[in-house]
Order: sequence, then C-alpha cells, then structure tokens
Amino acid sequence: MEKYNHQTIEKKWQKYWEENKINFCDLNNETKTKFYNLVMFYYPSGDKIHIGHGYNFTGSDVFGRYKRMKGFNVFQPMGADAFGLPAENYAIKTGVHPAESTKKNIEYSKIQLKELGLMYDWSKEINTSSPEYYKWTQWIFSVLYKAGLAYQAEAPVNWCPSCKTVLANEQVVAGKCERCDSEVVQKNLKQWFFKITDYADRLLKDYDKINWPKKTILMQKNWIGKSTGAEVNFKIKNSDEVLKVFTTRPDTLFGATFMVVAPEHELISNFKFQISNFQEVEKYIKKSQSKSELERTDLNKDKSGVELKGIKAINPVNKKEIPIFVADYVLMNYGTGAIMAVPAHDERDFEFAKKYGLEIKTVISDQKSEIKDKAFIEIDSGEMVNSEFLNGLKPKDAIVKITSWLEAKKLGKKTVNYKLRDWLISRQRYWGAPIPIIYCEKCAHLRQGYGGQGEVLDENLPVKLPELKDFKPTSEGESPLARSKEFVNVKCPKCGADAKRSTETMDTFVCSSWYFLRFLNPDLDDKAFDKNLADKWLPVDQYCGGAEHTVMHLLYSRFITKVLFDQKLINFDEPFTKLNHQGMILAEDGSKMSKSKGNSVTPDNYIKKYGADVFRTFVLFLAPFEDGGSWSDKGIIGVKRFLDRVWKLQARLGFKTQPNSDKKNVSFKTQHNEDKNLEKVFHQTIKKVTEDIENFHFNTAISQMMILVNEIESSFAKATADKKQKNISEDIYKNLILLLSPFAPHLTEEIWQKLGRKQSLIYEKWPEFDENLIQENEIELVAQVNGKVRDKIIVLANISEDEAKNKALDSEKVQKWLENKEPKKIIYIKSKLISIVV
Ligand code: ANZ
Ligand code: ZN
Repeated sequence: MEKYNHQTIEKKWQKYWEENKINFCDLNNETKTKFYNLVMFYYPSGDKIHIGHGYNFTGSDVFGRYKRMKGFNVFQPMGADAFGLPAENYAIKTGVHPAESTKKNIEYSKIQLKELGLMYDWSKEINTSSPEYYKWTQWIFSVLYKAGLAYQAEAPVNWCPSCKTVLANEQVVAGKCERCDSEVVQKNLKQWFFKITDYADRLLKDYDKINWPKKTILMQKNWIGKSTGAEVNFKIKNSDEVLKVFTTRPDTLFGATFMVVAPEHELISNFKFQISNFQEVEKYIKKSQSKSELERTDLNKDKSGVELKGIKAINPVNKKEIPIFVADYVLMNYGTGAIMAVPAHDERDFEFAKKYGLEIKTVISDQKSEIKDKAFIEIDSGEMVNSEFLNGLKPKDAIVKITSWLEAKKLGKKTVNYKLRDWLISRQRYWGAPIPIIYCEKCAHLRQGYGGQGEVLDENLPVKLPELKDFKPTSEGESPLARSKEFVNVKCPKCGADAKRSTETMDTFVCSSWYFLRFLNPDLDDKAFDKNLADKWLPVDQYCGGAEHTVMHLLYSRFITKVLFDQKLINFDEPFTKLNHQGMILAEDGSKMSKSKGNSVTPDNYIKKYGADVFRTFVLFLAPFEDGGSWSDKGIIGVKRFLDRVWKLQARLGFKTQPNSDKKNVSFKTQHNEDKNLEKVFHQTIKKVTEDIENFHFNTAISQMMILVNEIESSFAKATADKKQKNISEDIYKNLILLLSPFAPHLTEEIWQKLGRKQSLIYEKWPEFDENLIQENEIELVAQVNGKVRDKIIVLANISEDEAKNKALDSEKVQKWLENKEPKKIIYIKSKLISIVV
C-alpha cells in the first residue's frame, strides 16, 4: 500500500490548478449562474496569515468549492487591505518602510494562501495601497464630496495619545483605543466627516433585503440607535433665547424641575455676563474636557455639575422657573446637548437631584410607592399624576397628547434622534490614501459655509502618497505628510493661486468600503469599476468574516453602496446579500491565542507536518463554525487518521483505474445487492453534508462523512468474513470523494486521478441523494407524558433506546408538561412509543 505523501501530492495539485487556471473565473460566462463568494480580505501585517485567517478562509473556500460543483460560476477573489495602522505600526517597529514591508508580507501571505489550497482567482488580486487602487478610493471621496456628503468640521474627537491619531467612534472600545488599549481622550480638531447620518433611516429600513445573522442586525440597529421623542423649547427668563432639549419622555414634562446643559453648550458663553459664578463654571468645564465619553456617561460614576447662577429657565407647561446646571453627563453631540431633568423618572437626574438637593416631583404613579430612593422609570405601567390635563392617562398616551399640545402652541415638536454619528474619516497618519483636497485662500469666498477654507477637489487622481523616510506621527497631531513641502505646496487647480494640499489620509475603512467592486476589474484605469460587470455580479451573494466588523466595515460598506446607488453609479443598494461569521479559534487551554503568551498556533507548522487537507478539515471539524473552539494537537491527529482511512479504502476495496471513465458520470444509484444499511447511511450522508455546507455547519458535515467511512469499512469487513463477494459499489466510494473534496481538495484530486479520471474533480457534479431511500428509514414515535400524547417525533428507524428517550425529553412540547420535574420513569416501546411518568 502506497503511503500518502502530503508534501509532494499537495504541491502537485497546487501546481496543476495554477497551470490549468482551474481557479480563474470568466466573469463574462453567460451559461452559468454567477455566484460571488467573498471572504473579508486580509491586512498584511507582520503576523502573516494567522490561524483566524486560516479558519475563516477555509470555511468560505469549502462553500465556494461546493457551489462550483453545484453548477455555479463562482467568483472567489482575494487581495490585501494594505493601508492602515497595523501595517504602519509594524513598519515603525521594524524600521522598514511600510511600502516595502507590505510588499514582502503580501508575497509571503500569498504563498501561505496557496499552500492552504484556497481556490482564489489571483488574476483579480487587489492591493488597496497601490496607486491603481487608491486612485479610486480618492474618487469615492470625490463622489461623496460632490454630493455634499463629505464635509469638514471642528469637533471634539477621540484622540489616541499613543497612536497619535484621531479614532472613529467605532474604534473606541470601552473608552480605549481598539489598537493599543490606551485611554482615549477628547480633543478639538478640524476633521473630515462622511455624512452617514443622512442614511440612518435607510440603513435601518433595508435589513429586510438581506439575510444576515439576527444578532449582527440587532447590533447595527442599536449602534444606529434610533429614538423617537420630542424637542421642547424652554424660554430663558428675561431674554429671547430658548433652550431646546431632546426628550424621549415628553410625558414627564410637568416633572421637569431643573435643566442640564453639556459643558460645550453655547448657552454658557452666550450668557457669560449674566452667569454670576462664571469662573467656577469655567473651571468645571476645563475639568470635564479631559474625560472620555465613556467616563462621562458611565452610570456608576458620580455625577457632578455646577449651577449657572443668575439665569433660569421656564417650564413651558406650568411656567415654573427652574435652575440650569452644567454637567458632563450630558453630551454635546447627542440630541441638542441639553436636557430637561426629571429626577423622579430618570436615574441620572435622580442621582444628581439627590446630590444637589433639588426638587423631585412625581408625575407617574403606580399607586404602590412614593418615590424615595429610586427613580420610577417604567413607561408601560402607572398613570399620570400632578400633570393637570395629562392626569389619569397612561404614560404612552400622555406622550401623544403632550406632543400635539406642544406642536399646537409652537413650543416643541416630535423628533427622531440617532446615536449614529457622522463617520470621521481623516487620519493624521502616513500610511493611507491622501484626501484629494487642496486648500486655496483665494477660492475661500466662493465656498462660503464650507468651513470658509476654500477647499478644492483635486481631479488629478491619484494624489500620490509622497515617499517619506520619516513617516512617524507627530505628537501635535499634525500629519507626517506635512513634512513634504513638495507634496503640500501646489497651485490651486481652479484659480492658479498658491495653495496647500490636505495632509491627512483617509481611514482605511474607506478603502475597504468599496473593494468588492474593484475585484471585478482590478486593472481598469479609466474607471473604478465596469458598470456592466457590476450590474451583473453584485451584490455579493455570500460574504464571510468576523462579527467584530459589524459596526464598522459592514456598516460603512452598506452606506457607501447606498451613496453610489443614489448617484446612479450602480444598480443595487445593499452590498452583501448573505452574511456568515466565523467564531474564534482559541488555544488548547481555551484562552485567547496571543503572541505574547506564546500560545499561538501557526498554520504553516501544521501544514508542513500534516498537510493542508488535514489542517482544513480539522479547523472546520473542531467546533461549530460560527462559535469557534479550542485548538487540539490530539484532535488534528484524529482527523489525519480519518483522511488516511479514506486514502487506504481505495486500495482495500480494490477499485482499479478505469482509463476511459471520464465519459461516465458518477451516479447516485446504488446497486441492488448493496448492504441495505450502508445504502441508507450513504444517502443520509449526501443529504446531511449538502444541507450542512449550505448552512455553514461544517463540523457536522465532517462527522457524517466519518460515519459513512465507518459504515463502508464494517460492511466490507462483514462481507469478507461471510466470504461473500465484495458488495460495496464503487459509486459509494466515489461519491464520498466528491463530498469530501471541498474540505480535502488535494487528497481527493489524487484519488480521483487514481480512479482513472482525467479532469479535475472540481468539474464534477455534486452528488444527489434519493429522498425515498432516506424517508423509508424514518419512523414516527409517540411521546406521552403521564399517559397523554404530547408530541410525535420523527426519528431514524434504527434509533437506540437512549437516543429515543433523549429525543423525547428534548421536545419542547414534552418539556412543557414536565414542568421542570425529574421524570420518575421512562418506558420505551421500540419503534412506537416513549412514555414518561412524572
Ligand atoms: C427627560 C426624561 C425624563 C428623559 C425621563 C428620560 C426619562 P435615548 O433613549 O438614549 O435617546 N438625553 C437627551 N439628550 C442627551 C444628551 N445630549 N446627553 C445625555 N442625555 C441626554 O435617551 C434620550 C433621553 O436621554 C432623553 O429623555 C434625555 O432625558 C436624555 F423620565 O428627557 B430624557
Ligand atoms: Zn483657488
């Protein structure tokens, strides 16, 4: 028996696939249905292709290979998300220029990806840091700019003192920089934003067009954070000014006993001379500037504030004069930056009122308790009290009534607010696509209202990133690009005057927000993409990648797609029709893999030792794909044994090479003299593997194939012992090879060739099963609880007694009648009944 040599055999097939352009996708093919199978591309950092990539990419690849055998024209591209902090930080650490290190990392990563047996069409490769690509990222900027969706504004922004750059809200995790874990501080800087907030409603509405995990959609929805309420105007006593507040609870208006404005609120400077304790107020404002948003809004942190003495607000419903405070638990960038405080019914206001001895007025009562030590925040119970014309109403009805009352009196209106902020896209860092804007003083008056800086779009794209030797960020927050005078100083393309370039680069998430379009034609140099190809190939049919991208990449791509749709540049408005996430592979002890802990698993070592097929099959076998699980050195040996058995079966069963078998298609019909049990398992296996791959349940697909291999072996052993003729048809074995091929493409190609096939197995049709042969083997069991029929369950005819009992206990209908009690007795009558006594 010839031993399987994975090293030579895997090399052989990788070479064969490459030479025969097996993975090339003809995008203009008209005979097959297109299938765009995309996996989130990788960023080339020093870590090379790590286990997370190996996992994600393999799952997606198995799916793509399967779809191909199902007859689709599958497009599966790969490229590098090469701009951005990981590459830049790696470059700073190693002292090698990012352009150089990125190039090296990409070259090495590509070798790794090929060694994993992934079927990427490398003729469509992209690299977001190449001028051929970022030229079009800059063009995307210009599309937004011309549509009025890119603007500059001075804003308090998240600043990471260690990365020395601004961060998008999405990149701040629990008050810390997502990249380096440093505490993020607030800084006022002029920045570029994309107006994603204009699209908030459509981003919320269009979830019915896409098939995404429920949890992901929910997370995005919460991130967009739509809340409906009212804007209410409070007059400032002895002035014409009004203080506008946003509230989701206008029903509680009679209970508003004071007001709070954010430290950044303009009311404070507008009333500078009326506020008698202005110095104290200023001191407080200074102190709050160093706090992060998280610190300010943390419910558990002590609330602080200072009264604006000398001014009062007037509650519009009862004309009562109430004090105004400045407090940093109110944020400037939400609602109006000011609130009406209702301490009886809002926890933060309650805490604040207790601390400063302010009036607490109950306006909703549940009749049971007076408010003493806790705010009553419910909206679905209780009724209005102390609220004149609202008394007796349920809070929800009171909201409707007070809102129309406010609208009639022009004292307020119904409003909607979103948590979503505009996307901050400028970065004071080197390794990114330069923002194609030129500042011209002379043109300034032409663009009033646009920051008055006279920015002009540079249509001479790409605006090339200058080659800097020193590309380190500065501590003042000035971009390193400012160091290149040649880059900065230009003539204004509109008026010819001396002008200056923007020195900022774009957030890398801009690069990745449209990359799925570029894959179709990476070499096109007069357009970002070919409209006909885009119309034909998009949206992406299947997208696969980490759930950590939910509120960044996935949200941004949806937004950019909608903008391009509105500009009539594309004919679809959602980029990813179906989405799947992969879980995380943990170290053997269940902890997170990390370089510093030295518990990382490098795919390369295992590929060398066991081969890519074993690695691929094992990572998908070790746990449900979307959950992830722990690595196991023992487990991978188990999978190796399994694939070895499949290899050996070919010789054991004595199938001979059939020189001309290319003409004959493998049939799914089994022969008459077949072992009945084997036949049944065979059809069950085709069914299960097919359905499991469709649902990304790779682990159970693999275990089902293991069951089939066991069955083949025992059936063969039995026949040998009975001195019967070999009763296993070649078809069963061949179909097993086809089912296994997406997981172990090299091994199966080799076997396929040994069986006499001349063409790659990728051209074979996916096996089909016979529903009748499966259904015959299923029976209905009656499940009783205390003598009453509570459920009927379909099970396999050969189910064991234990399995049958467990199935019955698992049934929801049965559980309802068990009422969490331990069963006293369970009686099983084979093929008929399970009777539970409690
Ligand atoms: C009065 C009130 C009474 C409120 C009550 C709540 C309960 P969501 O659901 O998150 O939209 N708020 C408004 N703007 C704010 C800001 N800039 N910073 C901090 N808090 C702000 O929350 C809306 C509620 O959060 C608003 O409704 C307001 O407090 C507060 F019994 O107004 B409410
Ligand atoms: Zn100009």
